[in-house]
Amino acid sequence: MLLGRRLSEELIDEIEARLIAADTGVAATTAIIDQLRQAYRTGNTTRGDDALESLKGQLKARLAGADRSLAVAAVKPTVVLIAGVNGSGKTTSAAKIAKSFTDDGHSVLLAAADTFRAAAVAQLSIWAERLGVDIVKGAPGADPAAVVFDAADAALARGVDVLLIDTGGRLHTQANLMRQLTKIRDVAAKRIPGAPHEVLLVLDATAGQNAIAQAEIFTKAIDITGIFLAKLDGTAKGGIVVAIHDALGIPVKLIGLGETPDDVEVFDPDAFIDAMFADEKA
Ligand SMILES: Nc1nc2c(ncn2[C@@H]2O[C@H](COP(=O)(O)OP(=O)(O)O)[C@@H](O)[C@H]2O)c(=O)[nH]1
Ligand SMILES: [Mg+2]
Repeated sequence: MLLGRRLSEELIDEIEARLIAADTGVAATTAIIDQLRQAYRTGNTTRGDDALESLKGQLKARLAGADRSLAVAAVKPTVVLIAGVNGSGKTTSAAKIAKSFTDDGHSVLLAAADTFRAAAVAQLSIWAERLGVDIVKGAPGADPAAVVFDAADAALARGVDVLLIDTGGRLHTQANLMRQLTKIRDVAAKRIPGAPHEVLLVLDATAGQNAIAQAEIFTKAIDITGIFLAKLDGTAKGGIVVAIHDALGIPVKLIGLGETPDDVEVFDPDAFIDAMFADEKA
């Protein structure tokens, strides 16, 4: 679209439409396009190739500087709380995180705190078995905070490195859901100093603006330390990463790229932005 072409007002309009179509968000798109138009009108940028470089540079700059590493507790276990709405990809992402920790030689305990749906506990149990990690679960309908209480004790007693808490994403009301989440957090904090060390909000990359609206609700209830952006394999709308960063100021730490436990990557902004425009090379 850009390579080998001369820049023009029309081409800048095309770039703008493309950024919006990729879910980059109005704020980032407007800022980037304003700068590009300015550079064009003053004669500083005349070639599509340079516009592409400017575009990528600006997007990368917006994502730069964030700490994307997962927190590690000074005294084990490190507690990772996984939150998000139903269907966003929490349980699958929990399996991915569990696998990457065990691959690195760390022991993991899973807590099945989505007791609202029996199928959710069963789903996590299957992953636990496949991955060869222990799981603590309560009876269907049990208080999720009680499950977390038991899981924290088990994690301490067994000396595991990482306790991963999979939570539910739907209750009778949103207020109830948020109250439950803060209760889970408080129980974890009471049993294990500094816990939860990491609170990952799982967002569905295909949900666009809706994912950002969900995130805003969660950030009001609990301190989110990072985003796990799931289902990035199912969308060409990679700009959502920039929109999330702009709207929330919370780093995307991990990205989900499929349905198996290996389909996870640490988010690398430069590589990601390059990939977003990879078709420009053709
Ligand atoms: N393509 C793709 N599908 C995913 C990804 N993460 C989760 N899913 C699928 O999304 C659906 C909901 O996932 P689940 O983990 O049960 O969501 P939860 O309700 O938040 O726990 C399942 O069909 C998953 O296989 C991902 O990164 N890529
Ligand atoms: Mg689930």
